[in-house]
Amino acid sequence: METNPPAPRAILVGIQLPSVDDVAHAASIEELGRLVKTLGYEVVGTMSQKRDEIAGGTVLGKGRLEELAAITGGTGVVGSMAIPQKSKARERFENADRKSDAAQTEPDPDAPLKPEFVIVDHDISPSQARNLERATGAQVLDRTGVIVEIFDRHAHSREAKLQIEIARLKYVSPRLRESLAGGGRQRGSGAGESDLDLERRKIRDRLAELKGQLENIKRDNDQRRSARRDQLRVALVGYTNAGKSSLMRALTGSEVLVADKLFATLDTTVRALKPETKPRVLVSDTVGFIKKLPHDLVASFRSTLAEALEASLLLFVVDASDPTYESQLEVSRDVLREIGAEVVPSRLLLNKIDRVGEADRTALRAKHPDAILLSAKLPGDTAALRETIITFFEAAMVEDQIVLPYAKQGLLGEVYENARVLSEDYDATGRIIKVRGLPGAIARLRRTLATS
Ligand SMILES: Nc1nc2c(ncn2[C@@H]2O[C@H](COP(=O)(O)OP(=O)(O)OP(=O)(O)O)[C@@H](O)[C@H]2O)c(=O)[nH]1
Ligand SMILES: [Mg+2]
Repeated sequence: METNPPAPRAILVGIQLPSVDDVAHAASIEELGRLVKTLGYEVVGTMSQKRDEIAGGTVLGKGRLEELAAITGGTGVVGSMAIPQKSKARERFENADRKSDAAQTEPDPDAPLKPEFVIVDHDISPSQARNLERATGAQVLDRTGVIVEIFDRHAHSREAKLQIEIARLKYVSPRLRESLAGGGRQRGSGAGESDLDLERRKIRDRLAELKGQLENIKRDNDQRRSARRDQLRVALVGYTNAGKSSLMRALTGSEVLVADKLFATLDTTVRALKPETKPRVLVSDTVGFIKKLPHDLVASFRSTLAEALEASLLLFVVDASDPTYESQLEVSRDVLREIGAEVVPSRLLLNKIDRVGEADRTALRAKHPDAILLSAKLPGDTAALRETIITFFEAAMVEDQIVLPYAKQGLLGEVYENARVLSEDYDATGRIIKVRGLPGAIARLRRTLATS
């Protein structure tokens, strides 16, 4: 009988620090669960502990660690127990999944299925991970490891792939010592050391190579961006799963991926607002944010988010039906500040309002008087959003007059592309064109005319 291999089972571990209240703690664990499910794992349980800090060799206190080990089938002590064979999986867990599936070709049907993964809702050090692996007999991943893996699976464009490989190598590199030392192939220590050195050097070389490739792509992108500089640009930004791609679809008619997954979108997509306006408005869909976003990933995505930086208007999307929407808002604001986007004018979009009751809507309106309440699922709402965008740009546009000499009629297309033509007239000097457009776009048209 052919069955799908069982999903790897995972138990979540959260430490509640004094600064975090119960609601926020529960939300963070719930989100970790969604991240883990996005990875294709089954969440079989959660273990939480209140602690003053995430210090110590094993993250959890002794009693809790023993409880956890009882569930995973470990000894509960770090002791000298060998790291489980699968330990290298932290660096290449996908392969490890297959390995662990293979190891269970003849399971005892009565035995309770033990989780093979312990997933910690914080960034932990490589040695904490190793100690936890020793005590639990399970493979240990932290939040960053999970996010890096999701990004790795979802990246499509060459740029995103390069960025993620860089983030991944940076994540893996400090963890190599444990992996190589714990792989069971205990050779002379000298040989082991040189293996490690070799691996590290390979990673350094690869990082340099990747950064070079990324530079080239960035140069191309910068050129493309500067060509779009004076166009009407709006960017959808915000927390993952807030509905950015759904709004992108509604506004532009494009078939970007919409999915009830975290980090469905990793690549920036740019499309024109539909029905098209004159001059046209370009809309960008961008990668979402998340709490405790690994710093390397923020850095990696800076260039992807550079699209957002160049927009004249940011549409800041929040899932208003999420009870923790305020912390999402805060996280998104932090990331935008970190990439320097807080200077771009923005509108707050409280999305998924179809899932919010009347009383909560009233409260939302009172709390965020300038926000737009809407649902990406309601055509009336997205049509109104389109009007809001158009109004925003109309207010920024000016009327002006351009004279296109008869010798330069070839540039007429350029004029139509960058401004709305109100009227055309002719006299001895050439074509007199009344236009409406962004001041920057009109100034650039004049420069083009003067120099061509
Ligand atoms: N009920 C309801 N669901 C929505 C709305 N907008 C989006 N969704 C759903 O929310 C989920 C996430 O939507 P996406 O548009 O993929 O979200 P995103 O912000 O692009 O997410 P990432 O790409 O992962 O950052 C999907 O299942 C959508 O169908 C809405 O207004 N109402
Ligand atoms: Mg998306």
